[in-house]
Amino acid sequence: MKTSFIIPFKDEVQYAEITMRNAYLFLSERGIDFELVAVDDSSDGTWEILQSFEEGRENVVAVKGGNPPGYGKALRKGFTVATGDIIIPFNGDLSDSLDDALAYIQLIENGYEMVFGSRFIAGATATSSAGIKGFISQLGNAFIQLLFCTNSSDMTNSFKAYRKMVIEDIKPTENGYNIGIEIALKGILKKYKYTTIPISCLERKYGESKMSILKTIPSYLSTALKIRFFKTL
Ligand SMILES: Nc1nc2c(ncn2[C@@H]2O[C@H](COP(=O)(O)OP(=O)(O)OP(=O)(O)O)[C@@H](O)[C@H]2O)c(=O)[nH]1
Ligand SMILES: [Mg+2]
Repeated sequence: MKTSFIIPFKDEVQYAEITMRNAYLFLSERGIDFELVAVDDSSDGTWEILQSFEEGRENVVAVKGGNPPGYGKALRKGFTVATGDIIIPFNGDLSDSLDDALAYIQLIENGYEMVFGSRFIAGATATSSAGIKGFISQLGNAFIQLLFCTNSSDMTNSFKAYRKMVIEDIKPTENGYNIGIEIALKGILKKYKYTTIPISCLERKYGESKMSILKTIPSYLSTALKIRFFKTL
C-alpha cells in the first residue's frame, strides 16, 4: 500500500530541508511505497527550500496552503493532492517519529482503518508531553475519552494514520488544529476499526510554536461536544 505523508509547514526555515530529507531517506532506504506532500504557508524562505527539494523527485510534492492559512486547511489541501491508500499527517518540525509511522503503516496493512498514537501510555517517550502544556493536554484528552467512551488517550495529537477512504468518507471541514480530533472522533462514531500505540514525540528545538494552547482548548472542546451531541457526521 502506498502511504502519503502530509507535512504542513509554517515558517519552518530551520526544519524544512532536514524534515523532508530525513523522511525521504528513511522511507526510501526501507523500501516503503510513499509520497511526501508538503503544504506550505510560510513567508520565511521555507517555500523555496520545499520547491528545490521537490525538484527531480517524483514522489515529493510541494503545494501552497490556503488564504487565510490554517493547520487544518493545510491538511485538507494535502488530502486533495495525496494519491496514497494510507494518509499520515506528519509535523514539519521533526517532532513525530518515522519509526512510529512504520508501525502505523504495518497496522493499517494488517486491517486497521485508523491508527492513533498516544504520548500518555506505557512505552511512550514524549518530551512534548511534559510541563503545563502536557498536563492540560492530558486533562482535555481524559474528558474526550469519557465523552466518546474510548480507551484511546491522545486524540489531540494529529500524528495518526488513516486509510484514504476514511478521510474521503468523513470529508473533514475544520481549518485549525482541531481537524485532528474532527477526523478521529468522527471515525470512532462511524465505527471504523482502530487501535492505539505508544509513540515518541519530541519538543521542537528551533523556531516558534504556532499552536497556542489557550486558543486551541475552546476549539477542541466545542468540536468534541458538537461531534458527540449533534452528530455532524
Ligand atoms: N501549512 C501550515 N502549516 C502549519 C500551520 N500552523 C502550523 N503549521 C505546521 O504544523 C506543524 C505543527 O505546528 P507546531 O507549531 O509545531 O505545533 P505544536 O507541535 O503543537 O507546537 P510545539 O510543541 O511548539 O512544536 C509544524 O510543522 C508547523 O509548521 C498553518 O497554518 N499552515
Ligand atoms: Mg510541533
